[in-house]
Amino acid sequence: MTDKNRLRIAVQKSGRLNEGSMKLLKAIGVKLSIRDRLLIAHSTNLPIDLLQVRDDDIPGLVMDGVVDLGFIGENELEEKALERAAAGKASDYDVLTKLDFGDCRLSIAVPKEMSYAGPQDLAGCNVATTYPYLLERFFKQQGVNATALMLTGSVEVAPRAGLAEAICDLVSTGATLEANGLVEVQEIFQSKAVLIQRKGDMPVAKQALIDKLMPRIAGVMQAKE
Ligand code: PRT
Ligand code: ZN
Repeated sequence: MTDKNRLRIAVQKSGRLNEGSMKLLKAIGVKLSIRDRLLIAHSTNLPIDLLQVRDDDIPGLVMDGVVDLGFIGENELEEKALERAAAGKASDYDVLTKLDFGDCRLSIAVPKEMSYAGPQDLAGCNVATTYPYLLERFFKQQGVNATALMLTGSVEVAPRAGLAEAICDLVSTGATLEANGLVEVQEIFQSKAVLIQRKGDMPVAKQALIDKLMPRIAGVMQAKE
């Protein structure tokens, strides 16, 4: 059961943003009774419901006003906003705060034997990526005529498999690129996890709860500095 008077927060169910989001909620005093297989968890001490979903679904849930808040990577948020814009859909939201986890960059990488002096060297190439809208925006800004080839997984093996000349993927340590004989040549987007809020009217009690939680988040992040 869900109750519209309870604050609905979307978090990634499992993956790189799950731990940081759950730790932060715990640190600001949100107690949760999590039952693993369920999509929804209820807080036992505050009027909060947690929706545990794939990160890809979080921007849309916030932008369509289905949840009040969401923890999401800026890369996914911007990609979904561009995708929705292309489909003529609005994508309103407010960023409440940047968070201190989920740091990465979206970069173009090429096989180490390929020479790369600049974006123009990608002209006529297929570049495999899970972020076609961000990559196409980069191509457009640079005036490069290249193709963003959408792959939902195993992007880093696309050049070896003969599917693409280059890739555009998230990088944090660089170990994955290195292990696949690829070199990072061009950063196109920097990303962190952020907490976002839906636009539109918010019941007074819910907004008061958000206003109570935000300083706690700031305090927890400051204490770690
Ligand atoms: O199942 P679900 O759809 O929810 O999860 P997912 O598989 O789509 O996402 P997940 O958990 O991998 O990543 C969630 C978010 O974490 C991303 O959208 C980013 O905002 C953030 N993040 C931070 C990263 C990375 N760092 C990262 N390194 N997401 C993915 N990676 C991957 C990258 O794609 C590559 O495969 O890690 C590999 C590279 O890492 P290094 O350390 O070898 O460079
Ligand atoms: Zn995902």
